[in-house]
Amino acid sequence: MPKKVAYKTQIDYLQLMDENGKLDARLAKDLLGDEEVQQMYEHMTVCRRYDEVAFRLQRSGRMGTFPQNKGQEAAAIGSGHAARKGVDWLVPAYRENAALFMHGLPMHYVLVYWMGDERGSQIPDGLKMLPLSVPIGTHMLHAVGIAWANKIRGDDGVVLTYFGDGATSEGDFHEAANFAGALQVPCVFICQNNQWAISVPRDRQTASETFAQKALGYGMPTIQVDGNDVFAMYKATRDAIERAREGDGPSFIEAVTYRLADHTTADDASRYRDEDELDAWKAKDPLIRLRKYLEAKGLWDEDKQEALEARAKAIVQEVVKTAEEIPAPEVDDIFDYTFAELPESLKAQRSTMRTTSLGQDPSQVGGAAAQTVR
Ligand SMILES: Cc1ncc(C[n+]2csc(CCOP(=O)(O)OP(=O)(O)O)c2C)c(N)n1
Repeated sequence: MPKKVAYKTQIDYLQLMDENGKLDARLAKDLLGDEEVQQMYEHMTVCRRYDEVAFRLQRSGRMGTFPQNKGQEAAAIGSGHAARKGVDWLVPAYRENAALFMHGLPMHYVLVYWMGDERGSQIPDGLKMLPLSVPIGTHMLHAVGIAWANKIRGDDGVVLTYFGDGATSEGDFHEAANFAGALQVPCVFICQNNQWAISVPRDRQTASETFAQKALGYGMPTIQVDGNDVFAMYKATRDAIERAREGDGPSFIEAVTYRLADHTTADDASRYRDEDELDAWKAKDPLIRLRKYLEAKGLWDEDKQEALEARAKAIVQEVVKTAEEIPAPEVDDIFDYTFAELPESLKAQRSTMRTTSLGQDPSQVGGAAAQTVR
C-alpha cells in the first residue's frame, strides 16, 4: 500500500507593522482609522504609566505584589479593540489590564485587588468580564463554559480568554481547548507568549515549535501573530471573533511578545535572563513602534507626547487616590462570607485575627506571646 498523508498543515505568522513602525498598506487596507490608532496609542501609554506607578506602590509598601504588563500592551489593546463592549466577554489572566480598562473596568479595581482586597474582583454590573485569575489556566475552562452557554442560549457574544505560554503546559488548557473544539463554542484563545513562565524559558516548557500548533490537535484555526504589533493583533482577533460569531467555533492566537519587567514584584528576572535578550526586546517595544508609525504619518509630535504623558500621570494619580481612599475591609468578612457554618478551627482563627496583629494562632507562637494572649 502506498503511504498517504493523513494530515498536513502550516502555521501562518502575521505582522502588519514592522519594527520601525512601517505598515504594510495592502494588508492593513481599511483596517483601522487614524483616530482609532491614536486612541489605542493613548490607551497603551496610560497603561504603561499605570504599570510603573503600581510597581512603585509595591516598592513603597502600599501594595502586596504586582505583575507588570509592560511590553504586552499591544497584544491586549489590539485584541481588546476587536471585541464588542457589553457583548463579548473578556476572561483574563493577569497581564492584560489594558483590555479590561478598555472594556470599562474602572482602573482602581486592579490596584485594589493587588492591595489584597477581594472587592477588586467584584466586576461592576453590565461589564462582560471575569476577574483576574492567578491560578494558571483554570479560567480557560470558565471561558469555554461561558462560550458554550452563549451558544446554547443563542447569544451572539464571543469569549476572549488570555493566558501565558506557561499556561499551555497545564491540563486545564488542554481540557478547555478540547471541549471548545468538540462543542464548537465561540471562544478565542489568546496565548501571550512572553517567552518565560517565571524563570522557565519557553524552550524548556515545551518541545512544540510554536504555541499556535498546539491548537491543531483540538481542531481550531490557529495563527502566530507579532504580539507587539497592534494592527496584526487587531486583525487576527477580529477575524477570529467574526468566525466565532458566524458559528464557526473557536480559534487560537499566539501573540509573540515579551515581558519587559520582572514576572512580579516578588521576582528578579536579572538572575535568569540575559541582558542582551532584554535589550533586543526593548528595541521592539510596542509603544515605541506605534509612536514611530504615528510620527511618520504626521499624526504625532513631541508636544502631543508631552501632553499625553501629563494626562496619563494625572489619570493614574487619580486612580491611586481612589484605590487608597477605599476603607479597608472588615477582618470578619472573610469568615462571614465563606462558610454557612464556621468550623471550629476557623472560629479560633477569627478570634486570633482580632487579638494579634499578624493574625497568628497564639498556641503556635508559643512562649510568652501565647501566655499573654490566652
Ligand atoms: C495552578 C498554578 N500553578 C502554579 C502557579 C505559580 N505560578 C504563578 S505565575 C506562573 C508562571 C506563569 O507563566 P505564563 O503562563 O507563561 O504567564 P506569564 O506570567 O508569563 O504571563 C506560575 C507557575 C499558579 N499561579 N497557579
